[in-house]
Amino acid sequence: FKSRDIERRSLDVDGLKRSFLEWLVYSVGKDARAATRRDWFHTVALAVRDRVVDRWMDTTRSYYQEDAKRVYYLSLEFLIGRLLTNSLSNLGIVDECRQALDRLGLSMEDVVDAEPDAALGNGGLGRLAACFLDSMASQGLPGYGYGIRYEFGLFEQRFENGWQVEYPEQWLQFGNPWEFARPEVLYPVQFYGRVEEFRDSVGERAYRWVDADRVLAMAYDTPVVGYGGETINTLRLWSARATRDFNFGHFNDGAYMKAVEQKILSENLSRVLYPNDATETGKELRLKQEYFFTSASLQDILRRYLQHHTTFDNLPNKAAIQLNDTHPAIGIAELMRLLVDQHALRWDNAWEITRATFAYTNHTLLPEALEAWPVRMIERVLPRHMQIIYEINAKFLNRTKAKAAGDNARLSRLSLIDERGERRVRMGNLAFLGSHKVNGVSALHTDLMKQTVFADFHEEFPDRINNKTNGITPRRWLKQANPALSELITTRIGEGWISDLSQIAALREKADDVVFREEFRRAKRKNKKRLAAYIARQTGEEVLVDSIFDVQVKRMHEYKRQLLNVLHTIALYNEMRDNPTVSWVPVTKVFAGKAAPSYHMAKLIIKLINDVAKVVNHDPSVHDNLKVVLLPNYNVTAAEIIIPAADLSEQISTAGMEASGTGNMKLALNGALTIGTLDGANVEIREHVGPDNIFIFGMTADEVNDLRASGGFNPREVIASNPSLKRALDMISTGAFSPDDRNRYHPIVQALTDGGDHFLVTADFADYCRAQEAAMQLYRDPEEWTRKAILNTASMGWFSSDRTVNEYAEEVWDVHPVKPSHDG
Ligand code: 26V
Repeated sequence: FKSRDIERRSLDVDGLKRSFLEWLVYSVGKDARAATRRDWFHTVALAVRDRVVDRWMDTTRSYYQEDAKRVYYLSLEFLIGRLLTNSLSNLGIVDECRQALDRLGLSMEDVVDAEPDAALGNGGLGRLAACFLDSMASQGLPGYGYGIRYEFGLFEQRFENGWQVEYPEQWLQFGNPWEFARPEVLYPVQFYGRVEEFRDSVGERAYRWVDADRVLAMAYDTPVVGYGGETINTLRLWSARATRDFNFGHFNDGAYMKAVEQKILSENLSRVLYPNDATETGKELRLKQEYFFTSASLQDILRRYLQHHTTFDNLPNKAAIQLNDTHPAIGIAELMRLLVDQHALRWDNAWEITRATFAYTNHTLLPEALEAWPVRMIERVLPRHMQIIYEINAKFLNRTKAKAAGDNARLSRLSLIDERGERRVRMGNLAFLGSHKVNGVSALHTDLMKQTVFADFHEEFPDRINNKTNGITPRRWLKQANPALSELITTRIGEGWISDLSQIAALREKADDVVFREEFRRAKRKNKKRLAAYIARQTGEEVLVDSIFDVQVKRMHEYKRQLLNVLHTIALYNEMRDNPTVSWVPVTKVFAGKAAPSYHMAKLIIKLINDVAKVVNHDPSVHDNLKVVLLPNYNVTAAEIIIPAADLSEQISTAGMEASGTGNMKLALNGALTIGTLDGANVEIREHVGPDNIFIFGMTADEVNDLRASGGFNPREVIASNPSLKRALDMISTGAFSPDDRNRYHPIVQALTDGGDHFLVTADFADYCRAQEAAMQLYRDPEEWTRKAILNTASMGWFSSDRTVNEYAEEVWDVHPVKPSHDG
């Protein structure tokens, strides 16, 4: 037993190899000759997991023994990606694992490639949650992630005839070696039913929720390996299970099939991730998902708290609950219900505890993305919560009324209930009121929160709004994704940057060193070759490694303005055709991103990019100086290949609309120069890298605001005065890219002209082209380009999610690192 015990922990090549063979045979049940790549992936993952378990238990025990204050990050999304390289890298055994596989005649890349990409998120918000988990564990912070174990993650995107088609993403099809099922960690979650009023033991009015349907939430735990493997935190994801009533019930013929049906229906709760779709807003199943995971998480948090405490007075000193957007905001009403109805606390006491425990992060100002659930729906699905929300609202508005007599417009804006049209609960207002801190995700976004959606609340609670500019983990986004550059950096400044990215500033002085510049270029070139091979595999297109890799990778949305980039692409194409003798800087336009399934305009933009690519890529008159590729199924795994290879990073949203962006940070850290608007965190990136090392263009958020306030502008005039824009738009509208359906792009042309060009694509076009021109000119001077690229990498230290998480820990959560004791 003992030798086996040591074997399971051994981190050297021999020990790993022996573990692999043992796992392959005894757990995966395969012979080495019959094993597939997937079998080997499961084998290696299980063996690596062994190396984590002891330290994981040590970490959990240390938190328990110290009764440390924990932070609970409640998020409907965790966009994790693959975990094998991440675990190996954070444990410091990548090379050992590679060698062990080598000795078995296997390639590490093949094994790594067999892991499915865990896409339990849509984009920035979900990936931020995953970066925060890495940062909390890497800094020894007692942080737990809570979310849903979706059976189907974000849909898989394929292009059929250039159009996006969605397929189910079955990441669990072959099992998930990282997770531990916890069938004993099971909480009931209720829906529907009604509320009964009664008198409690001291004759006070009290309420109970009765006749409700019940679903069980079952826990699955995934260890979150911190850098160095000292701290291993927990990501707990809930899966819906039917109650045992089904298993033990007595059925007559008809009822049996009905009961099975009911079981399947109730387990649909954790079936699928919603794809950020406007048509899905107001869907009952989504509300039920939100309540399901929030309720289970709160029950779990209170159970853990009650292991050490008998009253709730200390809850805010032992638990900080961070709401990742409003998706878990119903938790505010739920904690009130648990404290008041189940634990018999007085309302005011419960409210004080609730507010001191919760904090809320806002991630968007887009009105269509602000959650507002119909009152009628909440009344039906969560009747007690609707009462509690009314009560919170009444107490708040009464207090406010007393101060601000008569300003009814203001009161109706502050209300938790939107009374215009169908009555709705404003989840942002609920989250604000029920939290002691509310934050935005970049300096600009936080300012705009104060001026727009939360202006009245900010006046009422001037100390509540604070900024926490987003960050990214340097472990995944530099060390793992870009080994060529990471190794170069480490040879020059040591490896301290991996856990303290501010140290990367030491590279700044290397920007003037020709030898370093040469090596920096070599690393970039290696990554570009890797991407070129990936592009060829995915699209069949051959691209020039020495062209500018001009990259726009993110969800497809009109505000992100992929269209602006497409229009520039067409204009550049025309210029190249008109001037074939000019020596052009070759450009490869790389796009990737998913459109929400019912977002027709975004899907039409995808088709346009594919149509433009078809024309441009097969036109011999541009001599391969321009290529356009749209890579399918953008996800974390694809990002890890694309981002290290980028020269130019497109961050071109309409100013004021991108809350922060985090892809902008990943690209700059990997030595891409940004072409971007003064939006989101671009503003702060410019401050850090310096205005000479970034291409800024376009209107500012204030200018956009003023323009809109003054009734907009006339895009027709702008188009008429810009021949290259006019020509590009005419080509789109007359079918130059869609000879098979000349009217196909009518909706796009319409939106940019008579539609008023809401996202100001035409308004920013000329300045965008000027900035693009400046980038192309700079690229002709490889030494200067590289100097600026190095300065970008060297200036991104502040954008580590370690810094972000530390700011939350100190200013919002009041949690502190705990050093786990590993001697049992
Ligand atoms: C949601 C929806 C839902 C309905 C239809 C349209 C729509 C559009 C956008 C969204 C996104 C909501 C929240 C979100 O993902 N925000 C992103 O959060 C990132 C992390 O803070 C930030 O970097 C991005 O700028 C921000 O868009």
